[in-house]
Amino acid sequence: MPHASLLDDLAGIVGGEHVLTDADLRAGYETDWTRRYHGEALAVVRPGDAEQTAAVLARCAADGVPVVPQGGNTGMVGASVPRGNGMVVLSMRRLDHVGEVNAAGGQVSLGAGVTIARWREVARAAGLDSPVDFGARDSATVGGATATNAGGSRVVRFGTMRSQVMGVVAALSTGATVGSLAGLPKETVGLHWPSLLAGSEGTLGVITAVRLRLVPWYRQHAAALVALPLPVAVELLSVARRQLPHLDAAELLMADAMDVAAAHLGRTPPVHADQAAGVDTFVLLECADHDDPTAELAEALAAVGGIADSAMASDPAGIARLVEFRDRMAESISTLGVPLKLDVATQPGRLPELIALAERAASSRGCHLVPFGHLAEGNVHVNLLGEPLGPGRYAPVDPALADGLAEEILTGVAGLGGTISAEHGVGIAKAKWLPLVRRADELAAAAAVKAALDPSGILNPGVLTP
Ligand code: FAD
Ligand code: 2HG
Ligand code: ZN
Repeated sequence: MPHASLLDDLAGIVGGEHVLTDADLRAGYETDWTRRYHGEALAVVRPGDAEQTAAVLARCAADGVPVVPQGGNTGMVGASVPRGNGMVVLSMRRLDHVGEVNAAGGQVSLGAGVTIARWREVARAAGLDSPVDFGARDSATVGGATATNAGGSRVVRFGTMRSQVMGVVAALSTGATVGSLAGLPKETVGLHWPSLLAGSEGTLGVITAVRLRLVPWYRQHAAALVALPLPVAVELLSVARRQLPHLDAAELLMADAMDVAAAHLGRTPPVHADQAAGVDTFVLLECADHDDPTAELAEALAAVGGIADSAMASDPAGIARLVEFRDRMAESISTLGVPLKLDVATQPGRLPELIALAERAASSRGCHLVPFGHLAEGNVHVNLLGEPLGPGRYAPVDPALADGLAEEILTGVAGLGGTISAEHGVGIAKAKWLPLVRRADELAAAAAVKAALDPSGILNPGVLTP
């Protein structure tokens, strides 16, 4: 058997039951959530702690065997599963220890395999809250979210994952360990490991633990779902920023996306768009505070002309029914087929241009566009499907068209001063388009950092590399 001595050694490090080589046992680690990316692993290795993680990396490096770090496998850019055959999947889910909440510091240390949902539970048990939330909360891990610099719905208030990481510990492919969980908000001693590793997509080191920020738990909520023309949505965002200090989310669903969510959930939205009249957009605003924010939210809506329809809720069940249309959007689309996903962003004021260029690129190729995202960050999840196969089913975008379609949209977004990757990462999906947003000298500097930290080049090869 190829690599027999490697597999024996890995079993010696993590225990034989945590080196999965049977096809059935590997399967769930080999295909990503989108079903677009798949590869066969040499083995799935499941370390139980930081020391085992470092030892596994050093052993793989000795044989030059590439390693794909994996958390919840909810990533959307093909970076969490093997490419081709012969890679080791390093599953970090067993590192799920939870430290004690430090209430005075507003922090907690968590193993890399702790889920986003568990982070929230731990925070709330201490009367605090976690600042990051998104639809994959029950599977996505804090290690994966740090590695992708995940965003989600609360970025408008608290920033992306990068802003939450007060400390990180990671294993390098050399077997070295870097970083700490001291969690000092003020420490200026040169290179800052959280800054370097957040967004590095498993290419520089494998995160084994993080020290994460906790925030106040605001228990009074109000939400509004409104239908309006897209330029008015941008105006609403400006008003919300001025008038709503407790703004917790400002999310976007274009009308075609709302149709998909409504069909999947089997529910008619309580507000109506009218695309023929230019009312093509839904915005979900959420406020959260220690005092009831309902009146201020209603005042903000009243300050904006051009809102065609709106519904508000302040009770948990009512809010959940509004939020569900947006929160379950990714799941809703995946029932239509396997979309081509382009996670892009520009300044919110340029969203009408971004949506228009995506519509042109899609319609000129006979593709179906389903756009939604995070209004506050000008972040659109451009989801594209191919020809209809029947009610509620679409073929994937024709592979012969996919690259040209992606290129046209990504080039267009870059031309708007935007980015080719807002929150999902570059992965392998968008690596070849990195030069649209990074100069050659910047890419060379990034490659030098990679070579210094991962000299054998085994960590997630192909990811983030044009
Ligand atoms: P994985 O998918 O396992 O891995 C993602 C990347 O991180 C890979 O490059 C992998 O190699 C690397 N990685 C994983 N663990 C480690 C580690 N311990 N050390 C080093 N590298 C590691 N993302 C958003 O930003 N905002 C959203 O709103 C959002 N909503 C989503 C909704 C749904 C329904 C789904 C399925 C996904 C969504 N995502 C969203 C994308 C995804 O959930 C995030 O990117 C998430 O952070 C990935 O975490 P994970 O643990 O699943 O990582
Ligand atoms: C979201 O915001 C996620 O719901 C998923 O980032 C985006 O499925 C997608 O394209
Ligand atoms: Zn998103």
